[in-house]
Amino acid sequence: MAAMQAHWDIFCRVIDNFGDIGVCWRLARQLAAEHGRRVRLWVDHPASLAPLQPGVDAALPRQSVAGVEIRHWPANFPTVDAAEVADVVIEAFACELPPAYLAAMAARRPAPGWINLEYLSAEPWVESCHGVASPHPTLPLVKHFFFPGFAGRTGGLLRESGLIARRDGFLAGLPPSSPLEISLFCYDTAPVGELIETWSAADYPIRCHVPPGKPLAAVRAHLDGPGPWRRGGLEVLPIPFLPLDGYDQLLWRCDVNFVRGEDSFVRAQWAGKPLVWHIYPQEDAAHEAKLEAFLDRYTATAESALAGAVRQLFLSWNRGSGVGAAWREFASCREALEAHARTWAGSLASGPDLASSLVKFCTAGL
Ligand code: TRH
Repeated sequence: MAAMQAHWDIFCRVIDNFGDIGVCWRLARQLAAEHGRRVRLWVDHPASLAPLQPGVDAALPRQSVAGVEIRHWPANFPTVDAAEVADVVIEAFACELPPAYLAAMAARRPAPGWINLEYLSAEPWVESCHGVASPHPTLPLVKHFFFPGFAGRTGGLLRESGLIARRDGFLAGLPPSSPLEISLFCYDTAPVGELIETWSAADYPIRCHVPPGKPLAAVRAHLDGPGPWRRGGLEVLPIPFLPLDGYDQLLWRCDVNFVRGEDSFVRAQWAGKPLVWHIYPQEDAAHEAKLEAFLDRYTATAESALAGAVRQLFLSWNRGSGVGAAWREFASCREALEAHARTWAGSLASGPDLASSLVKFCTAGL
């Protein structure tokens, strides 16, 4: 393998929504900016990247932004020469590499490093699968499974260098806000109507920021017209879809963040503020175990009333009922929740970041 593994290819197939490309783009940017790698990001649907990153033109087959070469991954991938294959190839979320590229990988000497980047899960089994090698049945190639995670024996979480200091600098310059500021990013199956009723009956003012797409659709199923809306002390404000870095700032300045999927869920943890997670639903209900596994970790050091309030709100939000009572309980422990979220972010930040773990893993020899 080439010294330093200078050249990396990341393959990303957009399944739906923004999470797959959000994770891949973050990783690509960080490998280029912090690890000096030459990164090509192959994405089958560049239009999903454009809203996340200013300067991306979804119509271009090839462009360079933030030090990363972005390439459209076409349905008919052209024949590739072995010399064009990168030192390390990342297949994001088992997206299945184009056969022409795989053939070129097999012809390359030395063979490239081949990583399957997996989805995040807090489940304990992840530790025993992280880093496991899987030889290709017919080609002279070995794929390695690389798991993000919360535990020591995983790849850790995506975290750019200086992120916590940037967050704290941003918050230090912010004037205090009197309404409770909430961001609401969820799937359209969330029991948003019940939450809106609960919030409008609260004896404290609330301002809720709602991005377009599924969260706004969920709100519109309950409130008439295009918004903004006011109900008692509740204001509900539709907001535009923000670029990744602007979305981070929204999470930092809100008092409570409703997030979903994988990447916004991780960013809300770095925000160090109370969060509520709408997990990506899976057909076989595999997400239930993932949700419980995260709750177990997140509440392990919390005293029991706090742990109960967090668990109740997460479960009712994901199961679709009982969210009103759960919110009231959650809100009544807000101060303790804030301290807990801050401590949680601090302890996660003392662990490895995913891009550095990946570089180390590949450098140690695949
Ligand atoms: O969009 P998501 O639901 O994404 C995913 C995908 O559905 C994927 O297939 C699934 O496997 C995965 O969830 C678990 O949620 P996520 O992961 O939070 O991704 C949203 C991205 O959008 C994240 O990178 C943050 C970004 N974002 C912005 O940049 N600006 C915004 O205004 C908002 C609301 C989000």
